Amino acid sequence: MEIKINKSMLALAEGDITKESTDAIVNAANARLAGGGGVDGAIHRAGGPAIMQECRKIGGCPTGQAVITTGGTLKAKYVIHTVGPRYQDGTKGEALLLKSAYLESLTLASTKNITSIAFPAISTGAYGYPLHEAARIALQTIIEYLKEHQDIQLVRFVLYDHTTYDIFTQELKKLI
Ligand code: AR6
Repeated sequence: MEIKINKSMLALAEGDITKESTDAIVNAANARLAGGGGVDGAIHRAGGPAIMQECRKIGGCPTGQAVITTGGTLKAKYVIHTVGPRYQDGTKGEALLLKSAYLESLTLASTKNITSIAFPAISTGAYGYPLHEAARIALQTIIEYLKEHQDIQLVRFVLYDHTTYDIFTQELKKLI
């Protein structure tokens, strides 16, 4: 599914984000930038050791913030590492932190003249964020950003499994 927002495109796809050829792909990292499982593990495996070397130099990233490295051997030129919240019970600021993770990633992309960017479903794996709510926050944040900024031409959500893709599609339909 894809929709146009001003001159930009917002697209949903099912797949493996490490194969994306957008200028940047976003990693759902942890605050130590230490690597891990899920999409983080996949990106470091596919992109090679240069990405981890840069992460070590940067040293860490607070929850809700974002940092950038090169893409190593990935097709994407950059990896934006952001840290989503661990979902506890929904009353610990999770929604604002998740929104911030998307917004800080987009803002960082804009400052680097990145015009196309791919996101995974941040916080919805190991960090346990309920999928419908996470999808709604993710999509609302991106739509709001694309309405106000012209520089990013393409935002693609690359969703790893069919259930996640379906839920993002349902939530996007509610928002348009
Ligand atoms: N491409 C796209 N999406 C993927 C891929 C892939 N190759 N692999 C997994 N996903 P998670 P989190 C999906 O757990 O919840 C790590 O250990 C996955 O199915 O990767 O933010 C970090 O180091 C799910 O829908 O990230 C942190 O410690 C989504 O990506 C912690 O996990 C996010 O799942 C971060 O947890």
